[in-house]
Amino acid sequence: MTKKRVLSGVQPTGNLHIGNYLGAIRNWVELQPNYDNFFCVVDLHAITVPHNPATLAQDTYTIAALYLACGIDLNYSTIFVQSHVSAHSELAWLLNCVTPLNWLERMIQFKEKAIKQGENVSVGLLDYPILMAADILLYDADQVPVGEDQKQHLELTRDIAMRFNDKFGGEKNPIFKIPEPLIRQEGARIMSLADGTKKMSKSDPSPLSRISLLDSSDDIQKKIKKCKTDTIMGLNFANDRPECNNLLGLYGILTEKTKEEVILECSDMGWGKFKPLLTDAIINALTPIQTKYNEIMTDKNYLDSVLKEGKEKAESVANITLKRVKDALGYLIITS
Ligand code: ATP
Ligand code: LTN
Repeated sequence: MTKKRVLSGVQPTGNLHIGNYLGAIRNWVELQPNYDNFFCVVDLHAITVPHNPATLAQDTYTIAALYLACGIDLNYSTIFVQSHVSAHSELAWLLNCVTPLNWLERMIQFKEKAIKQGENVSVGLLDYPILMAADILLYDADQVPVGEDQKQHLELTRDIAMRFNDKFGGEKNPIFKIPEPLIRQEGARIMSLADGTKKMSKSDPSPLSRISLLDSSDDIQKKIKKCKTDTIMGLNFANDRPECNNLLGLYGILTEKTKEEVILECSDMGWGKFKPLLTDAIINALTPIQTKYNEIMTDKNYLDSVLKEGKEKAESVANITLKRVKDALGYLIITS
């Protein structure tokens, strides 16, 4: 039986943080033996907000190396860079022309990010979810493992695919496979260390708001020491204690303990006793990833060869879908 297909991606907009790891990449690693996987560094998405050309290429290497360091295994998975496969941009254009504008104007991420850009919001930021739909639909992905914040984009992708199938395919001859989001409840929304009501994000201006996968032990200790807490006695999971929920939740995931076990262990503690435990749990989880990352980054030739092979494999799948779409839209295609 052929394996079902998984596709997902992360933007090279800075170092990955534990939210990206727990919400997305850790799940990719767990799923990979059972699927045919494509993991993409989505560098075209990275320029939808102002970016630094001097660091984009290096950031792209970093994300690819972190995929490998976190446990993505090339026996099961293909790693590639979005801009290396031109079918992504091409399909995005074709989808642009069949998607109503008001579908995009409803996107929460667009509204949130647009506010931060003021007058300078690019058309690309509005178009971001169409490019994401192209990423997914090109590979006939069955499952798309992402964090909670991407749920709306996945729903849009499904709507675009269904509309396209209705208009240009028909029931017996669908052009696109309809993908499913795969959002694991645990770790799907890790919150900022500076504000337990905001999601941890790469683009938050304060590095103190997040733990990056490449932070030193000293940095981790400092960040946890300084992170926001509350003044209520004892520790527990409670709706009105966002920081406490987040930090206990993180501890539980990293030490593989259930909520009940965490409560049993920590409910009588104060922050002074809990914070060093959490610090150790984070350091223990990140040290093996960092060791592997440093090893991989010393061999750029190896990384280049991984990405070159990834590009070829990705292209061979993506170009078949693109041809199917162009045929359905009625384009003149001449065979050489
Ligand atoms: P940016 O701030 O640049 O938008 P980001 O931190 O939101 O970046 P992305 O590259 O947009 O990260 O997301 C990569 C993956 O990580 C996605 O699957 C996303 O859902 C997931 N993710 C991002 N932030 C979190 C978080 N705080 N908790 C859990 N998952 C997250
Ligand atoms: N928008 C996603 C990144 C992304 C993605 C994708 C995720 C771009 N293309 C395709 C899954 C599948 C985000 O995490 N911000």
